[in-house]
Amino acid sequence: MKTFLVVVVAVSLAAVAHGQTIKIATCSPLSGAQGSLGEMIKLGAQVAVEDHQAAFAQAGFKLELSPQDDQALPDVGVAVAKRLVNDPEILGVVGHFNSGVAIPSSEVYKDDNLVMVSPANTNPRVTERRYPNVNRVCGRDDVQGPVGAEFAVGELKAKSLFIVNDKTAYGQGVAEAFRDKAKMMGVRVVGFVGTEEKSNFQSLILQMKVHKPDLIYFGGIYDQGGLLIKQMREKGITGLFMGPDGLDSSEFAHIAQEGARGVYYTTVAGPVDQFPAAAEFVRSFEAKFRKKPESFALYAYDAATVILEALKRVTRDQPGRRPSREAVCTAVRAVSCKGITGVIEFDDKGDRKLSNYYVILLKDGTFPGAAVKTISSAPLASVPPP
Ligand code: ABU
Repeated sequence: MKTFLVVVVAVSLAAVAHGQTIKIATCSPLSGAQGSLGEMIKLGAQVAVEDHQAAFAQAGFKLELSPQDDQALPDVGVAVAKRLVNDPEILGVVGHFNSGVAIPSSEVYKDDNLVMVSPANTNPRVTERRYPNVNRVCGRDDVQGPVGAEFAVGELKAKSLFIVNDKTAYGQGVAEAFRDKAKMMGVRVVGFVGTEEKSNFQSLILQMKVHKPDLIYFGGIYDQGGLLIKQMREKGITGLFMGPDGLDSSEFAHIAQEGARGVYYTTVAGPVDQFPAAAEFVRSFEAKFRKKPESFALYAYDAATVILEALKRVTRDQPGRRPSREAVCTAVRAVSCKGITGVIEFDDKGDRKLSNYYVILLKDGTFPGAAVKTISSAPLASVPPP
């Protein structure tokens, strides 16, 4: 036993001395119009990595975060993914933020068994491909869209809807899921328009003036949605405004200004006040970064925690020796751990077994808003693989 301990300590010291490094990457937009939410993902994961550094050092590893900027662009995401798979020290990816970036990037990770745990990707296709390395700690748009529709029709009593989307995999997909459920509930969809316009929404607003919808739904991200509602209100459009979790950023209220007042959005990332277990994380985050964590920071912390817990398990019997990426993939899929946002376990596709969906109201236009409805749901029964 004594000999064994001496060997373990010697191996650990040798590993640290030889720089046995394990890196966890974050992939999210850190520049451009979606950079503020992407930074929340990076910072949330950073807290998790720093929380675990001492334990990893004891096991003979130098644990590091490797933050990557995918710029919310699929091509950049793929280029980043290719760089990451060529770095043997990278053993896990927290990300991406955009489903349209995660889908092509994860094709690259899959070929090298590099595990990815997304805190934010909600498009069903992310996990419907059933890749063993692709997981998420948040819910899906085939639930989120209908949750929004049920609230819009059942509780806000909207009878006519005008639906806009940003033409991305995420924005169009969640808008379609919202539309299909709303139609099943018998309401009129008076417009369904995709647009990549980022600054002047005049032609859309003219269509809204013609149709006078009770509610306008925007499937997309806060940088575009914030400006859309701002211009709508300035031009006298008074219908209710709703969107999905792409609006879940303080930047939405900042961009929309007065237009943020009374906006509803659904989100798969609960606000900080929903999680008593977040108290220590919030203290740590604020002390390190001098700002308040937003909801996706919590989910990034949990996504990183899942990878780190899996790493602990696979390195337990081999201190100081980096495990294979394949072993990490298998351990992540089998993980059962208590995160800030609740118990995290994955099904055979990599979806969280139970996810929460929130309807948030920005009553006075300030962020964060209040959760006015919370629903827990398992992923829907499987659709045939594409
Ligand atoms: N679900 C948040 C928006 C990002 C995405 O899934 O594309």
